[in-house]
Amino acid sequence: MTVDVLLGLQWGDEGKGKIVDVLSAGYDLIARFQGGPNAGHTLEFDGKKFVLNTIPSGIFFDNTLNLIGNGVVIDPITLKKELDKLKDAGHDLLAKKNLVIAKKAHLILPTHQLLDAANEKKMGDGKIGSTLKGIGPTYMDKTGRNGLRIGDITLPDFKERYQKLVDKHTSMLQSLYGEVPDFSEREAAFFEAVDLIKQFPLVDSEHLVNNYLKEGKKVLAEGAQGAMLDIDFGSYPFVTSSNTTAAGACTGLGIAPKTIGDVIGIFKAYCTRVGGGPFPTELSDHTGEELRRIGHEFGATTGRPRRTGWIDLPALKYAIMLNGVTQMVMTKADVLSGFDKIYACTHYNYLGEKIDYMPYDICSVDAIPVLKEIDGWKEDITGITELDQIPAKLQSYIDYLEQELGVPIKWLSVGPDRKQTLVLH
Ligand code: 2SA
Ligand code: GDP
Ligand code: MG
Repeated sequence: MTVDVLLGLQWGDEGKGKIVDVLSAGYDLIARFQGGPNAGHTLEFDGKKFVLNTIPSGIFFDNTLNLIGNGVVIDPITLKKELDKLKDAGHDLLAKKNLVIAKKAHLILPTHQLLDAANEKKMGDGKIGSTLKGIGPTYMDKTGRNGLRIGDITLPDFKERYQKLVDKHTSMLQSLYGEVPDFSEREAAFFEAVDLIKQFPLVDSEHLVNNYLKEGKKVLAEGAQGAMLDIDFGSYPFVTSSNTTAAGACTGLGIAPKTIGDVIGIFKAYCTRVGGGPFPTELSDHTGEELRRIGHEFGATTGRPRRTGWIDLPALKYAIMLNGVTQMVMTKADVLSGFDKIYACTHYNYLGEKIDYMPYDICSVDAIPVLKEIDGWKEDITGITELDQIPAKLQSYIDYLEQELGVPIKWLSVGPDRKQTLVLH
């Protein structure tokens, strides 16, 4: 068997949580492979809405196991909050036994978050616009070989190991920023949350995933953020600190490249970005505000307003190439209903030349979008269930995108609910 990968093709928030939930019933294992509590994956069904940060989006299906993979960074406090909220809503994952956590996943400490905030403050206007969840400093400690891992929480000397890393962080904070804010309350919450995490199966996830494959079981790897936020290929330095692309599923779960099956790329019918950095098709006008208002474009984790703009084909083509996308999902087409005209960026004007790729120095030189005008559709599509109800002009937009991008759009999402999903092919 192979591992299918579902990931975002833009700057995140494409609707990954919703679509993983839609597909989960067909999989035995859903595995998050990177990122951490910076992610906010929203799911809606039966009139209920859930936002998951660290927990994979397959937890609402009894026969699907969920794995937080080794490539993920875990903030115990956030994870406990997620677990508590789910329990209050009648989904006790400890009792359901449908969540396991990789021993090799790294731990976010309260001091990682202080470092994240201090770094951002120091950068002033040039800040990344991080979610302040401690993601960058935690991955820095991972690659700097200082990090603590989930498996460490069961060691007798965990507290000493914790203190050693905290001492390093506090001396960094002290010398760089002249002060160390009080974090005693968060520290107490951290250890309380660690006690809860110890009750979950802590696994060698690379063996678990590979054994699932040997047994012929179906695995879906769930990405977080989006391809344009990839640490290597995104709009660096305005990126997150992990590989959000398909390659990240191999290192983030311990699977070989040859085990990757379908790569399901998900994109919005328009485009959003939250945080700093280049966004060639950004609309800083009334239309942009309308997209934000109608699409409820606010961060699922931080509540920050998301920047909005038209679909960016050069960026999408780049993401499709990097990931080897075999199938696509288009979400939020319903948000465009009623726009007289919509636009797609086909090229950029870059230093007087027309180019159709993301230039290296996109952070310092403007790539001005060349836009193609497309007729919009008037119909409300949030209630459609059959393919023949798709408005002709939306169908033309889908056909145009498939032709431009060279990959089939297999699913069309027309609203946030699980049921508002059509299979096109
Ligand atoms: P970080 O926190 O170090 O990973 O931030 C670095 C950049 O990555 C962006 N980033 C995101 N972009 C979109 N969605 C994300 N998740 C949340 C959501 C965001 C929120 O679902 O809405 O609530 O604000 C996410 N996580 C990280 C981030 O904005 C920086 O540009
Ligand atoms: P993720 O990080 O990729 O899982 O996406 P987020 O949950 O951060 O943001 C996507 C938002 O759009 C959530 O509020 C979803 O409930 C919502 N959503 C997903 N698909 C659709 C859709 O097709 N139409 C509309 N209107 N909303 C959608
Ligand atoms: Mg999100």
